[in-house]
Amino acid sequence: MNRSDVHPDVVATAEAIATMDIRGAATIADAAAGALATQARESDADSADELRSELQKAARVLYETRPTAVSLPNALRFVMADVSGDDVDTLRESTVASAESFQRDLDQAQERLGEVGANRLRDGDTVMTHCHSTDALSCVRAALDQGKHIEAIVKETRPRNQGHITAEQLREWDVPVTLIVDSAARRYLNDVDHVLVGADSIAADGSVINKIGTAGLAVDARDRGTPVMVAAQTIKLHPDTLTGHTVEIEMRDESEVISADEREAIQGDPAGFTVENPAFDVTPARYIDAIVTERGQFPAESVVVLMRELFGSETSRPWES
Ligand code: RI2
Repeated sequence: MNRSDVHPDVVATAEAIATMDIRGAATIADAAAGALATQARESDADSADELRSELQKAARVLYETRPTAVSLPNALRFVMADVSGDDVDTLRESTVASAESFQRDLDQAQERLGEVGANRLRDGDTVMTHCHSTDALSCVRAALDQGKHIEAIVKETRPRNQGHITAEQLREWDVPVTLIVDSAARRYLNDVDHVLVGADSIAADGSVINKIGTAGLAVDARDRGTPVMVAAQTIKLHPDTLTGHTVEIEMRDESEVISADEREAIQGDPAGFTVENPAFDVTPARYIDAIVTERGQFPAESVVVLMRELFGSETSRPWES
């Protein structure tokens, strides 16, 4: 594909998503919508057809960054679905308006979801978190706004330690935080009232695709009798799974797990082993007590009904010509 028609800011956004400078499913969706607006606003296309082709190329560059979080293709779908215009200026304005309206809806959905999730949290509860999810944190924020005292046990979340971002945010809100290594989670599950995580994608069978380590945590939580709550806006519902597709799990670079120097320092044959770095795993619906969305709380197994209502059976692919 010729990337020269794609605005440099769109390319920069795509690169920031790929390197995870922009990360977190909702944040990625917001950035992708903003990038489409930039493409429309800054384009010097002479005709609506030319601008349409540029938008499609921009959508493709964004789409090809990370494969697992469905909020990215869903953002491209939602923004492009409301775009129309026979002349270039009308098309430009309609794209910018659609992207801005999508971004507003995203913010409102997260706030509403937070209020729903906060109703599950009681005054004095302790939550255990995994990774960094703005949807999960919005539930804590809303509970604090309701005057509840909440404490948190925060898993560091190897290999990229996004748990540190969660700890920082919670401390800004004066929430008492205990940071633990991932492998200590089971030891602390008896001390917490909820496991609270986000989602990158939710499949039609109610399984939740989230940061690697979520599935093991959920199984341990079930063993300990600790409820698992998933906070996820409906933009995390993966419509392709309605027709039998599976969700691709992103494999990331080994350098996130081991540096070249560390590999070299291993005695024996440092080139003689492989490193695998899957970014996500799949938690089956039976380990999840509730999925909290801006449309209310759902048992994981029933999320398919919501998915059909919101997406129908046909989904667009605006990044394809
Ligand atoms: P929000 C993150 O993925 C985590 O897996 C997190 O649970 C999920 O996105 C949802 O984040 P990554 O981008 O949309 O760190 O709730 O790989 O912010």
